[in-house]
Amino acid sequence: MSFRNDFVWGQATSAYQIEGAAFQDGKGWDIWDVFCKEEGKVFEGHSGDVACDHYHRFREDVALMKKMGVQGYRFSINWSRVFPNGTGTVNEKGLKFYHELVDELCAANIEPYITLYHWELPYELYKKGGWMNREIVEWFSDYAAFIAKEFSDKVTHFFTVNEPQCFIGLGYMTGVHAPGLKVPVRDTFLMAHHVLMAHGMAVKKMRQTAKRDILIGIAPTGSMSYPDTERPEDIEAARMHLMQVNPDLQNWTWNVTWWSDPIFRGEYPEDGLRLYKDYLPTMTPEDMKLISQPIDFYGQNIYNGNRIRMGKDGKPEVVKRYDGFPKTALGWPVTPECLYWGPYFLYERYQSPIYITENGLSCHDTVSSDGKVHDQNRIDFLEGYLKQLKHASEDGVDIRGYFHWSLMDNFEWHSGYADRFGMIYVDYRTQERIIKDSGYWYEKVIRENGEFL
Ligand code: GCO
Repeated sequence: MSFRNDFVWGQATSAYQIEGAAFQDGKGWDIWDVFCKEEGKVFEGHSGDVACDHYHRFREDVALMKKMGVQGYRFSINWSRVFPNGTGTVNEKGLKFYHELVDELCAANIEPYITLYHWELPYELYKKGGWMNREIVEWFSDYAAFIAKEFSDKVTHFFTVNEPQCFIGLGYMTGVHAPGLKVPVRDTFLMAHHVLMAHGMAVKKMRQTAKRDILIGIAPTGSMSYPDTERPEDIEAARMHLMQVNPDLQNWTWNVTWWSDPIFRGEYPEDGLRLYKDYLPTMTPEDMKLISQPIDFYGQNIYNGNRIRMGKDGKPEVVKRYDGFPKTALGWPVTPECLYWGPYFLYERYQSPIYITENGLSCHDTVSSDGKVHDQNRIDFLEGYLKQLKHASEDGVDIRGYFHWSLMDNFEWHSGYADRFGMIYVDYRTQERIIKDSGYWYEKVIRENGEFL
């Protein structure tokens, strides 16, 4: 089997990055609204105030997806658009927007995949301590349960949180993302524990409120590790490298197991418990039980990885990249092997069906004199990566779908609009959309279920 017959070919976005209408129709402020107003935080003072104006143009965007043959669309709900205060009163206008979007998708035969938290923390909850406050377990799960009740008759797949590695690491350790803080390491472990408990409680309550059986997962990220050669010792070195926690305390969030072992195995990884012991909050068996609620699939945002070989000392070592190693416009290395070995090792450890919930690149895309956007770099990148994913599927890794990041150029967090990740080009002056060459190429991939790769 190459790709499964029911494989889902999708596109991904997130609310703050595309919607705009940041202060319209009763939406509450979220931490990105606040962060973008701080001087010097975002490239050239950009913000998501207008973004791709998707809030007003979603019908056009769904039509473009349909034209590309897209089968699934992963988007996020901005918590503060539905609950301006994070809890309490529902903003009916905000809710209506998501209903209309979902209806439009269903009418176009595109399956909606909802992410509940793609970093849009309501500012009102931030003021109460946000992820530091144990009550967020209730705040988040109540919101999640509400969404499940509202949408479960039309939507089957839900993700709780997106990339906790990023929103804790970049939001509270380096401070380059909202809310832009550098807090004590101890606080970050407490927040991380709350994130995982909030996830678990959400899973529990969503299953109770949903009108029919829904499927729930999570979408973490990480740099993957792949072996230098196929010798067993290098494969083992890559496995060890991927599944060890990060010994660098200031960067500890960048690892797989601290986030995923509690969910799938009901315990934090032993190496982390040892290394981080002086910084950990109280973590009870009841907490671990809550966190390890059974989930239905494992989302993975995978962009790149490191080549690893077994060192002479029996420890994994990173192989230096050769001079002139290919990289994306953002400077990220191009490492297609990560879409074979990443899913391979993750499936081996957690035995959960996998969706690639994000993968893609930024390119220096421009409109050519013929009015088109010739992003051959993107096609080359995706071809290489998808071939590897196909091999993984052929070798028995249970891969259910692939969501390209991103449907369209959008607000790339602290880089503002400087980086273009889309298969659709957006002219921010006019909001004109142009399907790039890669979009037409992807249409063929989808039509043939990746057979030609
Ligand atoms: C994410 C991402 C996206 C980014 C993409 C490119 O989940 O990290 O959240 O929002 O835009 O990864 O950096």
